[in-house]
Amino acid sequence: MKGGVVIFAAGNEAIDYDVICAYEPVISVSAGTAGHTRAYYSNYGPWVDICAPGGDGLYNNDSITSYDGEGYSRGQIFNTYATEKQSDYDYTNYGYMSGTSMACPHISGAAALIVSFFGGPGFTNDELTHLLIDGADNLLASGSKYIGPWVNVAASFKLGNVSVTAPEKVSEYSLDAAHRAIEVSYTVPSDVDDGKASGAVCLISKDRNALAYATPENPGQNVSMATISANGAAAGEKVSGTVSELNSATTYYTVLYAYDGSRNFSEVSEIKSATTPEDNAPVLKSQPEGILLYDYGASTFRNLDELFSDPDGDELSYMVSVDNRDAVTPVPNGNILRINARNPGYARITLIASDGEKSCESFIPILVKSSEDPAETYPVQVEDVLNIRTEEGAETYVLIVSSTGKTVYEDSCFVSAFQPLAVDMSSLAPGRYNVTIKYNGKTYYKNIVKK
Ligand SMILES: [Ca+2]
Ligand SMILES: [Ca+2]
Ligand SMILES: [Ca+2]
Repeated sequence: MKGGVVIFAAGNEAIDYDVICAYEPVISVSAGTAGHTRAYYSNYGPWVDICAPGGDGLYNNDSITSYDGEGYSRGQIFNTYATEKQSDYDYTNYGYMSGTSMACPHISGAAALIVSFFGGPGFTNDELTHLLIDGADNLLASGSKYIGPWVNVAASFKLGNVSVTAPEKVSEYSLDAAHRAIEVSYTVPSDVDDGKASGAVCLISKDRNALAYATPENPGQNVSMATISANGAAAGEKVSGTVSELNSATTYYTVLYAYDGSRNFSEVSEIKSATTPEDNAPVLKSQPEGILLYDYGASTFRNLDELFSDPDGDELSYMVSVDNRDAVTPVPNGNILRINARNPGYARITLIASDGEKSCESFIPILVKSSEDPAETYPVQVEDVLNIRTEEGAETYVLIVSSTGKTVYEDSCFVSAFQPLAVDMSSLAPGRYNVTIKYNGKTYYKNIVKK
């Protein structure tokens, strides 16, 4: 709070003057009785700012020294009482007293309470004085001897636009389970001082018993909270909101607490439950096609969200691995996969798409080729089968001739990098062979060895 206040007792002479309190900036405090009338001794006058309980032993025609059967002095203030010890049996140092000195600390306490709530940056002593005095109860019957309004902290809070009464509890609500979510619909309860609740907090748990001790201020373990605003809807209107990020195929229990603009919480609603449906695993839209890369440093990108989808619309996360790091390096970044070529060779990139609960696996074949050797034969020494792989798929002519000039194989068929041609050479004699490969108007010659 910026600035300070001086709160001072108006004096106990039953006169229309006090030398300190007559100074306007001082908050002067008169004393009232249990009946909210002027205590017989209290000073009074237009310079008094506010009234608080000060005790009055004569109130209700009691004598100032009279005690009831229980030993309580009627109408006075029981307070700390600094005396010397009267006897060995006097352990109390509490006593009954009356006076504006008893009324004044009530106002100091009320002021402290107001500052504790409102007294953030920018709050001033003038605003404190306004809330304290203008919130006080002017209905006090002060007669001709003015003692100011009766302190009323609740009204001061309300004057600061703080509600002091909680809304009614939510008495009508329903749950509607959706995929990993529950839609909560409720009828907006009324509120004594705000007219309507501002919204409701939904406490939700898989553990019904955990809700027994949960409150919005202290939900405790295994309880989650979601705020479902009424968005200005009037009392009696139906509003709804969704509690999301739940698990699938799980039963959840809920209670609602209505709240107002000052975060006063209502009593708890009844417990209800709903069960979320099963999750559907992600699916592969189509088997990814093989990727052909030429030479070290070549790279390409794939958007994995175009390969996988989730029937529930879940966002997918991806795990990427490769079986041949010598050939390619996969660099995943969210749903974008960058594939960097390293050395000629074949690699298989394994992709696992996960929706957080279930997953789907697929792979991308990668072939890194040397641009100087686009049509390949392998293995280097053939035992049974000679493999021929090319580039993008094309009708390919293959001729194999022995070292003596004899044609041992001649055919045309579709060949690609990922659909190699396998020629059975198991029945042929060991030795050198010449291979001619033609596609897309280009011709390549290879020498191979059959063991
Ligand atoms: Ca004053
Ligand atoms: Ca309220
Ligand atoms: Ca799913």
